Amino acid sequence: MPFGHDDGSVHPPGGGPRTHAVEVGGMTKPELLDRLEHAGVRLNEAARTLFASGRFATAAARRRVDVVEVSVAKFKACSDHGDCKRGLVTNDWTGITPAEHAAYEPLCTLRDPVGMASHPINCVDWERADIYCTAHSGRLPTEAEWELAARGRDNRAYPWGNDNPSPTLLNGCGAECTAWAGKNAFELTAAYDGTDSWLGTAPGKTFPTGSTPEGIADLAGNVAEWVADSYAPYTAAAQTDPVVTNGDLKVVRGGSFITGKRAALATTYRTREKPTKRSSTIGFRCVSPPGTPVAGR
Ligand SMILES: [Ca+2]
Repeated sequence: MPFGHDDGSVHPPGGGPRTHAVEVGGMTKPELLDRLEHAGVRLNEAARTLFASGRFATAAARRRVDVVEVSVAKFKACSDHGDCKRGLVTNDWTGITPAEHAAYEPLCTLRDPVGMASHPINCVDWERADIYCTAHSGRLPTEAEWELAARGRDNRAYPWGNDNPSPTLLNGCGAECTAWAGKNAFELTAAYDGTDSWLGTAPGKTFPTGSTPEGIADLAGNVAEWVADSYAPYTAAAQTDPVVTNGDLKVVRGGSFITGKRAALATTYRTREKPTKRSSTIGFRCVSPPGTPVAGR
């Protein structure tokens, strides 16, 4: 499995050690809050109304998280121009099996740079993602910036709100995905009944109803995303604009087209991976400097 380090943690500011495994999928906000408290996550009154009051207070004001994941066309243009490393069309992670290579390799989008030009680039390690964003006068979003973009100041369970994941809201693991997994002798669970019609990646913004109210697309599903931070357990105290730079693992956010657990599609969910990992389920987006036209990304 590409994701081997799910910790399922949740982290309202001031919430104490945030290592509780809490199933948050399919809950309304009040249900979610009750569940968090039941699990021992402390919530103060401010957190009940605005989780972002401490940890993510000012992150979004400084930089804007891009509305789409970086596409095959954009990435290829950067590498063709010599400003980025060449993309790759293979998967690599610790312990990857021949069967996983065979199943996931065809899903590397750079294999079809014309037909999949508007799909997110994937099969990229953290360094390639970092170089791309820097080459465009931007950078990878911090974990806090990513989460604020997805969760919003209204504390959404999912990027689109609090409705359960469905095949009209995202490219996650539907019937198309479980059928593919079965053929490859994997076990994957579906996030919803029915098919979302996309095995592997979908073009950016294919599911506009699943965007955030601010219009940021594909934060749940499609490809999961590298962020800037190294992985560290959350601090007990709320922080403003935290960035973790020390550590051997990088944080990945957002779930992907193989994600079936609703909790793993939630805006609070985080995984950690070796930065050298390349997976067809992982891509990235950047944050742009103020004034950068979206069309320029
Ligand atoms: Ca799908």
